[in-house]
Amino acid sequence: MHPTIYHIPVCPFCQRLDILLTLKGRRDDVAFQVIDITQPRPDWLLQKTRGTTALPVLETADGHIIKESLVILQYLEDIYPEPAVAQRDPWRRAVEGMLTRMDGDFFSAGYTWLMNQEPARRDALRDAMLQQYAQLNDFLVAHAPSGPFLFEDFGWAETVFTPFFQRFWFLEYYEDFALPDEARFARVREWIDACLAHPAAQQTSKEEVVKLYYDYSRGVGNGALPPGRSRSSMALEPDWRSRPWPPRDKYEHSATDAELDL
Ligand code: GAZ
Repeated sequence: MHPTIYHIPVCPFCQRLDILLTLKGRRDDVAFQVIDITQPRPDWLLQKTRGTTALPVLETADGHIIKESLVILQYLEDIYPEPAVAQRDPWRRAVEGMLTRMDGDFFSAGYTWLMNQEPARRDALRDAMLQQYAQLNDFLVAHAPSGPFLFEDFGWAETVFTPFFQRFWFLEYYEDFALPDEARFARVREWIDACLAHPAAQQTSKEEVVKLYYDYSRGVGNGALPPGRSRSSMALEPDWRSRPWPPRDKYEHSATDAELDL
């Protein structure tokens, strides 16, 4: 028996597990089972989770259920210890732990901006996003000035953050955001570029992110439906590859199912 991961395609928390297993050469030792976020959760899954709906969820080989991506990452690190992805030295592990703890505020800043529907709030949300990048930059300058990664290789912190760097392609598309070419972002830019280029983190693409997150850009998350629509942009069918790039003017226009080829 192998562990099974129940996951949502393009969910950044789920992608963390895929990256870690890829780094360990263990991707095929775990069964990945896709759950369609646009449909109600099946009863058999709700029974396993005792009613919660957030994914990823891992079912161990002996039938235990583990929730929360960071907890699942640690479990995978423990059952497949080699090659180590987490640091083993206590101080180094604490450093990557401190950086990992910055993931929540970073995630919120990006998603809050994407989902914002009020043009008047854009500048403040952009500033909040830049503040997050500046904090990451400061941390890296203090703990890893020479880069590109926190330690020698793409490791735990990179596994945690890279899915967000890729999701934030939606800010480039829907908010015209680019990290400014300024010294206060130089170190975090170097980190992001190295993370995005790493072979273990190529599970998604800008095109997939932009197309699937269209509804988020209209303020509607997690596979729910915007008014007037009958299919979510997070739907598995039709495949995102066959759909057009969505309109970028999220503040002016609400695309129909037909415009999105849904
Ligand atoms: N802390 C959990 C973990 O595993 O690390 C988070 C898991 C999670 O949020 N999973 C989402 C999910 O299953 C998919 S990815 N949602 C369906 C459900 O029924 O809960 C999350 C947000 C958000 C915007 C986007 C996402 C997201 O707020 O990417 O809040 C949690 C969901 C604006």
